[in-house]
Amino acid sequence: MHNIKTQVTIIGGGPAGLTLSHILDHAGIENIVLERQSKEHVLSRIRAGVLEPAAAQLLRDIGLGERMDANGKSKDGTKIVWQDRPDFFIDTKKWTGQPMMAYGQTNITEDLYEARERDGAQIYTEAKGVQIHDIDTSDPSVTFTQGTEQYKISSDYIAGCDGFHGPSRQAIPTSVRKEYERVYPFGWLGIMVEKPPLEDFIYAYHKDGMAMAAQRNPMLSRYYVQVPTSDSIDDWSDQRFWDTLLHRFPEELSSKIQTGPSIEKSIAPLRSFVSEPMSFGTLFLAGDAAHIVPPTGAKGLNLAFSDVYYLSRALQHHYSEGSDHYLEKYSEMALRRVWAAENTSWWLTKLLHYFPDEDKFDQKIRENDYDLLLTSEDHQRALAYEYIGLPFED
Ligand code: RFL
Ligand code: PHB
Repeated sequence: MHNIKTQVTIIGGGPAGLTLSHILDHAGIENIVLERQSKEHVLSRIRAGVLEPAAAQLLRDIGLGERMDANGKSKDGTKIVWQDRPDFFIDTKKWTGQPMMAYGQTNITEDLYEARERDGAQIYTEAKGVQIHDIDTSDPSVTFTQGTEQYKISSDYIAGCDGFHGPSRQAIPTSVRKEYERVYPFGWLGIMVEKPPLEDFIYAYHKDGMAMAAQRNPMLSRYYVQVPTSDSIDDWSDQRFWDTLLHRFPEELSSKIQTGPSIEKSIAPLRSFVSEPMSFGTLFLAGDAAHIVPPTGAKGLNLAFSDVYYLSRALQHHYSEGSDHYLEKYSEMALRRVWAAENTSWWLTKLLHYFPDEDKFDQKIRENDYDLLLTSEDHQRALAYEYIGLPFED
C-alpha cells in the first residue's frame, strides 16, 4: 500500500474535478485527482455545448478562456420554434445584456487536461475501486488501486466530483441524505455530423416530440430528437433519425439542415435529481455527483462550474484566512443555484416535450405558456434571466 498525504482529494476528473484542481493548485492548495477512466475516454465523451455568461467568465478568470474566446461562438440567445405557431427567441442579450457562449464540453475538458498537465498536476487515471473512509472525522481518506498498485490518500477534505454514478454521494449516510427525483419517460437521441450547422441553437416543439439543433464549430453540427426511454440506438438508423428530425422542424428550417452520416450517436435518458445536503463532515459534492438536470436549458455543466466556484472559494478561505464560513455555507449556497436551474430545466422540458400520459388539459397549459412568452415582455425577460442562470453569490 502506498500511503500519500495531500490537502484535498478530488474524486472524478471530469469538468468539475479538473476545474477544482486547477483553481486550488493556483491558490497553492495541494490536491490529487482520481479518475476511473483513461484520459482518452474522458476526452471522447460528447456532452454539453452551451455556457452561461458566468461560467464563461469563470473560465476566463482562471486563465482558461483563450481558446474558448478564439474558437467558441457568442450567441445572443436560443430560438424556440413551434408547430403552427410563431417562432420565439430567448433573447438573453436583449433582456440581460449578456450573451451565451457556444463552446463544447469536449473542448473545455481538453483545455483543462492541457493546463493540468502543464502545471504538473497529480492525476491518477484508471483509478479503480475508489473507497471513501472516515468523512465524519478530520482525517478522511480514500483507497483505490491503479494497475497492481494499491494506494491510500489521506487528506483534510474530499471533493466528490465523480458524476451521477460515482461513489461519493453514497458515502453520505442515508439517515442524512435526502434525494429528490423526477424521471421522464423519454430520452434525447443525439448525433454528431460533419456538416455546417444552422445559425442558431433551436428547440423545436412538435406534437410527436421535441427536436433540437445545436453546434460545435462551423463544420460540426449536433442534433437531438426526443425518443421513448425504451428505444436503443440500434432502433435508429441515420435515415430514421434524419426523417424524424426533419419532420419535427418547420419546413423553412428543415430545408436548411444539412444531413450526412453520423460520426457519433447516443441516447441520454432525462432526469431531474437533487441530493441534499451537498456536504457531510469533510466530504463536499460538486457537479453531477449531487444533481442532474434534463438537457433542456443546458444547465448541467454550468452548475458544475458554479459548485466549483463556491467550493474553491470556501477552501481558499479555510487555508488562507482560517475561516470556515464558506465551507459551512457551501451546501446551502450551491443548492440555491441548483434549484433555480432544476426549476428552469423542468419547466422548459414540460414546455417542449410530448409526454406519453398527457391529456388535452396539459396541452392547453403548454400552449398558454408559449403564448405568454410570445406576447408578454415580462415573461420574456424572466425566461432570459433564468436562462443565463443566477449570478454567483458573494
Ligand atoms: P462528469 O462529466 O460525469 O464527470 C465525472 C467524472 O468522474 C468519474 N468517475 C469516477 N472517478 C473515480 N472513481 C469513480 N468511482 C468514478 N465514477 C465516476 C467519471 O469517469 C467522470 O470522468 O461530471 P461533472 O464533472 O460534474 O460534469 C457535469 C457535466 O458533465 C454535465 O452536467 C453536462 O454534460 C450536462 N449537459 C449539459 N450541460 C450544460 O451545461 N450545457 C449543455 O448544453 C449540456 N448538454 C449535457 C448536455 C449532458 C448530456 N448527456 C449525455 C448526459 C447534453 C447531453 C446529451
Ligand atoms: C448541445 O450543444 O449539445 C446542447 C445545447 C443546448 C441544450 C442541450 C444540448 O439544451
